[in-house]
Amino acid sequence: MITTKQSAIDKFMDMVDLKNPAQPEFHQAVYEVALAIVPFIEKNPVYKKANILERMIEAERILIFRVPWMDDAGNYRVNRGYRVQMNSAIGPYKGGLRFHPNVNLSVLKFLAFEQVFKNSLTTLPMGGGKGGSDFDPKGKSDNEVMRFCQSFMTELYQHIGKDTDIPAGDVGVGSREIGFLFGQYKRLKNEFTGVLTGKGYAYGGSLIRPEATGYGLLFFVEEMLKTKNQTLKGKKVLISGSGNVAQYAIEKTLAFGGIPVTASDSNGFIYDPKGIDAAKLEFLMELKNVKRGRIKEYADKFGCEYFEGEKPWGIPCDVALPCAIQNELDEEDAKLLVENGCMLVAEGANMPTTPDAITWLHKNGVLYAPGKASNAGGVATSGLEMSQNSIRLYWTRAEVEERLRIIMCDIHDQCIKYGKDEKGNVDYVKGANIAGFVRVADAMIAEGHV
Ligand code: NDP
Ligand code: 2IT
Repeated sequence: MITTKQSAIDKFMDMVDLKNPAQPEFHQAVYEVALAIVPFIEKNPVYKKANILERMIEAERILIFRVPWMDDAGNYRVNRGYRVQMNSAIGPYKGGLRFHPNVNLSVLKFLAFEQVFKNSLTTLPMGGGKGGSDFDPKGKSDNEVMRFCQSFMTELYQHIGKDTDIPAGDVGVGSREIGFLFGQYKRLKNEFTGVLTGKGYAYGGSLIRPEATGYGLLFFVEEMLKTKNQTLKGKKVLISGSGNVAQYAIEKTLAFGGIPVTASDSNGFIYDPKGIDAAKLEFLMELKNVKRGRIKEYADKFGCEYFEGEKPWGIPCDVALPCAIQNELDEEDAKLLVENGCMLVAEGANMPTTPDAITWLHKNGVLYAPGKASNAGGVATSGLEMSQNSIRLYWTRAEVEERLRIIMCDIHDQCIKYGKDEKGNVDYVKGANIAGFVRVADAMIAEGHV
């Protein structure tokens, strides 16, 4: 029998499909939200009357533009650039830029939509946005990346600003790219402002911003474990990815006494049963951030196993932290995790777990945190970078890290507030979505029909 609740969700999703055809990632992200929010709205007619959810899935503005650039061999090249300005109800648009060959409008709309809820959860005044390009930085020289970034910013600069829209990094956009983008913005506007976050410390960046997503994830994991009177000490941890988020997730796992045993890239994963220790992590960081090599070289160096074309989820573990890319953990992977005794999955990446996998984890009592809650430490610290830029001061490492820790604990509290059921179990998906929604929805209502 179809329940009223389910039919209201289906009706809503039919409308989403009709208005956004062939955008599967966007559809997936909206569906996750709808599952929590449609029933919530039914009980809170003020949001229904104002048609808030339907307004929220429509981006305030989307920019799509040509990015011409020249490669080192003198060939004329072109990519597509985007900025999705999703929602500015609670602050200027804020969110990263992704440079990856799979970038398209569906991917960026899903990321921008999630960002709205995530930024709201941080309690900082930031709206949601996302952008990027199908440009692939892999195999490009520094000069090619610089020319691309300069061309990208030559269009984007007209649409962003410290009080309008503040981009940052994401997949394929790290400190090198942010530096080139910032340099070009400054040149075009003749203004030194905090228009981007993730900047180098020498030119306005915040201490702890590079570490923030990974560190924040582990602060959140410790809070989740606390609800079961446990800690990370001695727990075996699977991590996917080997980029910014994965690297600092490994570092903080070590700090909390956990044992990180895997890392991956798009070619495969390494399994280091003895654990990735501080010295090995240093090698990994140099390999990925400076040499821009492949994860296989870690296995070659330390004599551990490398699994070409595979994902790490079949390795027995206590905790799994997907930190690479969307939909990297599917139902089969979730079954393996459950079979092998995994008790907690928390997302460092955005939407890495498929809906079927989430259902499986929930069904089997695995603690599961969606990225919009557990990876919010990155954008939260971007918010702290904006504050420091505005008051033209730098805070110490300890001060920023403590603020980050407090924000992550507060997000955990919000998830409990809206996600705890009568039996005391916490549905973090429900909790994060409702908590994120309420603040944005209330602001939209207060601001009128905009
Ligand atoms: P990086 O570019 O630094 O690293 C991305 C990692 O993911 C690389 O190891 C990359 O491998 C791997 N990867 C990319 N595509 C695939 C794929 N198809 N299959 C398997 N692995 C893949 O990005 P970040 O670490 O910054 O971002 C990782 C995730 O975290 C993303 O989902 C991002 O949206 C999210 N995130 C990032 C934040 C930040 O502050 N940076 C904040 C919050 C979330 P390879 O080198 O082979 O491409
Ligand atoms: O997905 C994310 O939250 C990010 N890539 C960070 C965004 C930001 O503005 O710091």
